[in-house]
Amino acid sequence: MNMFCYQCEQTGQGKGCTQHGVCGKDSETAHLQDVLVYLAKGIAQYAHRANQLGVSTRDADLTIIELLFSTVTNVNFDPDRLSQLVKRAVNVREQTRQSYEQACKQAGQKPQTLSGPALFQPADDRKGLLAQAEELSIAKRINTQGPDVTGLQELLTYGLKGTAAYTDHAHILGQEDDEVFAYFHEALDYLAGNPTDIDNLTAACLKCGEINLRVMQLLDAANTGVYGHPEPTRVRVTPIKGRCILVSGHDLRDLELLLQQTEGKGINIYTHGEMLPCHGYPGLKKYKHLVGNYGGAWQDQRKEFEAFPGAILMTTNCIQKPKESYMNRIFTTGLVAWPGVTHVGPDKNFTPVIKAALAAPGFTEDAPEKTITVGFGRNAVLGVADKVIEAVNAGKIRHFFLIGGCDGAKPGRNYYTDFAQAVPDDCVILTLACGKYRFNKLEFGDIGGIPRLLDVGQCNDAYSAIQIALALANAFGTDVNSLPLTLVLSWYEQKAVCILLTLLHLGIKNMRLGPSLPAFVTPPVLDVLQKTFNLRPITTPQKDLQAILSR
Ligand code: SF4
Ligand code: SF3
Repeated sequence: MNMFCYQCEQTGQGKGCTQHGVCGKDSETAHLQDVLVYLAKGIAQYAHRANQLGVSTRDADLTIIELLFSTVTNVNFDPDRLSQLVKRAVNVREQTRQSYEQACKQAGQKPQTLSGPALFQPADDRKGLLAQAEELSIAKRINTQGPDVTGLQELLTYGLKGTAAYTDHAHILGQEDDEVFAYFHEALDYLAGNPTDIDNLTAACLKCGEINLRVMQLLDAANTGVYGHPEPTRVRVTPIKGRCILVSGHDLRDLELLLQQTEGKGINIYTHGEMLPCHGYPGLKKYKHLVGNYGGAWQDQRKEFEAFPGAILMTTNCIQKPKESYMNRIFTTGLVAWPGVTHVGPDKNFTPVIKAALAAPGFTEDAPEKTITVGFGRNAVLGVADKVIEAVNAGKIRHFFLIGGCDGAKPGRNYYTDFAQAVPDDCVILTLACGKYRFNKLEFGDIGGIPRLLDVGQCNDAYSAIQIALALANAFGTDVNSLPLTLVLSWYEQKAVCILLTLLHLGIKNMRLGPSLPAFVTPPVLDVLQKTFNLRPITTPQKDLQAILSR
């Protein structure tokens, strides 16, 4: 049974993954994820109408977020857990339908007769379910309605998936907004109607970018509200002797809980991948056993986790198929899952992780000390805004580059390393997300005390970078497009998609996007993006730098 998925960069500009995902997703998992997205639309059809009648739909709100986040690339590869989610989705849809019908009754209205996902009844057995999933496949829609419309519907779907991921992160730390949930219902209800108008679909994608900006503002408030504003902090990137746990993903709360549960147990905690920026938060760096960062971006994890002599905790994406050598000392929690990997449930009792760390040898000696600096969130950067503005006015800073986004395994991503290294000495590089591992351990020096490489944080901190750009524009009495600033972006998964939609919503122009363009953005759609936003694919570092700096 053929799958069809083209939601991430890894599938390239080709025809999508059809037999087995390059990411490791098998056909069964892909089909179950298609069912989950379909059911999310079904829940939304009722929730949207219930909301319009003034009824709150709490279960639907949170379930839709979880369903969408579970289908993001490199999150959940476990067919059993996904099947459980299918059951939960059907139950929640039925409850939401009842709430809607009840609300109609109270309002003296006749409930609308809905179709499509609202009525979909998943088969009880896996085989039947997979056969149904085949009918829902994106490939079928491409055949019937063409690649442009399908690609735009999917652009919106992937934007929603990314926005759902950030909504989940913000929600975990107590920040949410009913209008955001209502938007999810509205957008998914719109998709459930299989819209085909290209202009409307394009506008809907930009709306998703607008809502994602709000969500990222909530997430910023969540992170800084609970853990304080990140501060420039030196982080050790070489191991020290002792037992150890490596924490990967994006979830700050999971790290905090693990730090609390390991306090005084003689276990050192290391961050991995997108957890690196955690070292800058006052509420996290206060734990003395948060000793450093280990390894690079997610795609190197199989080699690095194998070599890591302790336990590993994955809190969100990006998980890769674990090797047998560390299968018994890797753990998942939250929405991330892999078949056969022990999952720590919502009680966040990390005892199995701690036991695995104590049973492992740990590092037997200190490696020579090496550090890097993180923690240049908006508060830290804007705290030295005067110096930055002075340096720009004095001609000491010629240009800012935001080199940000995801990393990935495919060749061609050395563009970003080469680009960062080729940036002239009188330019400053802002970076965020996991793509920075391509250059964040290189020496960039400073310009009059301002570091030339400023690590703004995770992809989750895109709001911080946007605020820095807006504040600089304000200080220079101009708009972001007139600043000496260029965004050079690398994308991989759907969080990057929603951030890109946010930047387009803000009207940011002249962005460079790579390493390859999304397969779901077809030439006519790309043409619109190029004409409206001058969004262009990366070429070579030399050519792009020359074009940017001679502007
Ligand atoms: Fe292929 Fe990416 Fe989909 Fe995985 S998530 S199946 S690599 S397109
Ligand atoms: Fe990276 Fe997965 Fe996108 Fe958070 S960890 S940026 S790819």
